[in-house]
Amino acid sequence: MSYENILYEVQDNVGVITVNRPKALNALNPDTLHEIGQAVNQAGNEENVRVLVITGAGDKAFVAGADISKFPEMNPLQARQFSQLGHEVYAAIEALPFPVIGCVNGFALGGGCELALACDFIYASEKAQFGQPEINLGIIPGFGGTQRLTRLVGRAKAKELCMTGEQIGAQEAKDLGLVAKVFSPDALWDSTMETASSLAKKGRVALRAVKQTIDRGGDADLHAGCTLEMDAFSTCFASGDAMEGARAFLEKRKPSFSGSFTE
Ligand code: DAK
Repeated sequence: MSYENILYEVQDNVGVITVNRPKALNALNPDTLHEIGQAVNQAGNEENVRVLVITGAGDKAFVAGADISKFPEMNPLQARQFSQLGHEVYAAIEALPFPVIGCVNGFALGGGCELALACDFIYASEKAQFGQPEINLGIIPGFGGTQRLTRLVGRAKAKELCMTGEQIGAQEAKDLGLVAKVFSPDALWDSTMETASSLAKKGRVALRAVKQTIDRGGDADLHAGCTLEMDAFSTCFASGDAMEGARAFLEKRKPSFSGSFTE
């Protein structure tokens, strides 16, 4: 599939989506959002993709939000369709059965911050800036920000960020639990790919179980969440990976996970 606004490639079992509109700080217009959705589906359907990395082209921005130049021409119906498209694409990222890393190299604002929040975890450059500045445009986050941000940083901080529209740096975002690790700008890409490659070698069944159990459990009460964990834990034992992991440990060798449910 060919794309105009993004780049998509697979390197050693790691799919990489790069939002590629650096002149507009990678702002998301409807076409770009559509293409991200198509690439997410493509990655999900490719047997060799075990991990996905999402990043932005250039050294200034991950994604500086939805493309503001499109706002004035939108009527309420188009705004609803745009919001729905964003929600569908971001939900598709969350639903991928493998890890997705947001590699945030610069501005992650509005829809860009929400795109990063839809990833399983975020690695950020020291230069990264996060924020939900929609309030300054007379709107609110439209791609899940009020919900995902709140679940990560808590109600009060999410309200402060969405009400003030202020930007925060990478270290503060890490202190809040929004970012997993912060790197120097030069080290960000290699460190992200190193983690992605290492995840690509782990058991697929177990990775999917971690992702689904944490995501679904996060919306459930403790008892229901623990039940989800028990079920997912036992599912791991139905896969050859659980046998391989234990045998490899006992035989003092590195495991080779096939990700299959039969041995
Ligand atoms: N959209 C379109 N173009 C953008 C852009 C954006 N979000 N952000 C930057 N650009 C463009 C600039 O217009 C400029 O273009 P030229 O003038 O060179 O043609 C170019 O990128 C470089 O930007 P600056 O010259 O402004 O660069 P600076 O370093 O001075 O400033 C900045 C960087 C990130 C602080 C600044 O560009 C900025 O404040 N950008 C806007 C940030 C922002 O407010 N983003 C939007 C958040 S709101 C919806 C659903 C969801 C949403 C909306 C509607 N519906 C359902 C309808 C989501 C909304 C958002 O994401």
